[in-house]
Amino acid sequence: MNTQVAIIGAGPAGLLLSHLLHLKGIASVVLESRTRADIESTIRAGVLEQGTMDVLNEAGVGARMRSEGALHHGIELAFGGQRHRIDLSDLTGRAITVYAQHEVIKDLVAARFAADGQILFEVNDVSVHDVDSESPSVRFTHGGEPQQLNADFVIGCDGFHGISRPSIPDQLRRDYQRIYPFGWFGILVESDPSSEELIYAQHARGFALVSTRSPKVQRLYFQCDPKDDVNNWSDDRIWSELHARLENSDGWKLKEGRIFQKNIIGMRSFVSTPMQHGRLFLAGDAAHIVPPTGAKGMNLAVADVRLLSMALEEFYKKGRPDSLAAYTETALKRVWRAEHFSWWMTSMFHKFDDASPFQQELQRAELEYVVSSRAAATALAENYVGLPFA
Ligand code: RFL
Ligand code: PHB
Repeated sequence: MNTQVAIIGAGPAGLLLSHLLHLKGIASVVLESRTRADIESTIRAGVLEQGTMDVLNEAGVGARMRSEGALHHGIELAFGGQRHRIDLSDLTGRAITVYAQHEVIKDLVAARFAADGQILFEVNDVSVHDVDSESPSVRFTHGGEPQQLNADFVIGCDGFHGISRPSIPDQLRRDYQRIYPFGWFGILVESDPSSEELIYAQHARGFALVSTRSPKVQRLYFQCDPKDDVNNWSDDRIWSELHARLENSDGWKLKEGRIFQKNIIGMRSFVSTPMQHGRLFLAGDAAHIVPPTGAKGMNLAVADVRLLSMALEEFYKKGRPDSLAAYTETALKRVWRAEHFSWWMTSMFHKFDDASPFQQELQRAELEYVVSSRAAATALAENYVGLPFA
């Protein structure tokens, strides 16, 4: 099999890249290890930056996002028994949309198939070859048969646990990492929304987040031990923990409902550089991870493939490899800004078991500053809605 661009992974990065390339007349094949049903139902991100919405709209895959997603002009920060609103639109002129990642995936898969795009699901034993030559390839098995995909470029969009990043020799790579001593317990609940906007809560018992998925399905999280087991948490125990962390002196009440999914996720910050080795390029979680507190992961994946699609277009249409050569440097500027923001939000809202009373007071002072200074609130808001693309 031959194509121009071989893409490993059908997450937001791989699928969007394939579609953006198609719109520029560049052919690609996407190789995915899971089934279509699996990628279309895995619950992950929910917050889309304004720039991400713009990219999806310009790519012609934004119709359902516009009609079913919820545009949010602010977020609430809760601490010390009170809620404080950060007016994103007033501070930045921009907004966010809450629209589930797996819905974005469904829209992208539908768009790829409508345009006769090639996505091979349930591939196994994927390996990358000859990326330091001009004719790299990807080998894999599909339906039990060994296959080879020859391409001009291979793009690793296969997430944090994929094979692309480890295909770059260790001695050429530098990894930066921080693993946090806590995780998030996430639930999906059948109920009306408790709040019109997301609530990020700092509490002596730990962080909690009120998010949403639709008018009838809500997404809630609370900080937990990353090694805990969901089976240790009865519905009653979950509700009493959430009530304890979220309820304020202003009478706001969390709405309960039927919990139909529970999961625990670990939290890390991670950057691997370079994001290119020869004709292999990495995008999205394959190259970097942020803790979810800043809601940046999927948005960074979109920013990476936007850059890559423009650089590949320049290469194919003008014969210029400069933007491809600058990919690592250009992408990492945005990545490190988002790494800092995500780390900062995580540090400001979570309970650190080893925090001294001095550090706890600093955390409180920082929260108070963010909600009382327009300059500080703007710094949070402009990062949250997403800085403009370079
Ligand atoms: P993905 O989504 O992990 O997709 C990688 C795909 O590659 C496949 N794959 C392989 N395919 C072939 N061969 C192999 N060897 C393969 N190995 C893996 C996988 O099956 C998969 O389909 O990476 P991508 O595209 O880079 O996208 C990244 C985002 O998924 C991720 O950053 C976000 O979900 C992070 N995130 C959030 N991001 C936001 O922008 N806003 C949010 O509100 C937000 N909330 C979250 C989040 C992530 C969370 N979890 C579960 C970690 C909330 C949570 C709880
Ligand atoms: C979500 O709705 O899943 C979500 C929202 C905000 C975050 C992280 C996750 O910061």
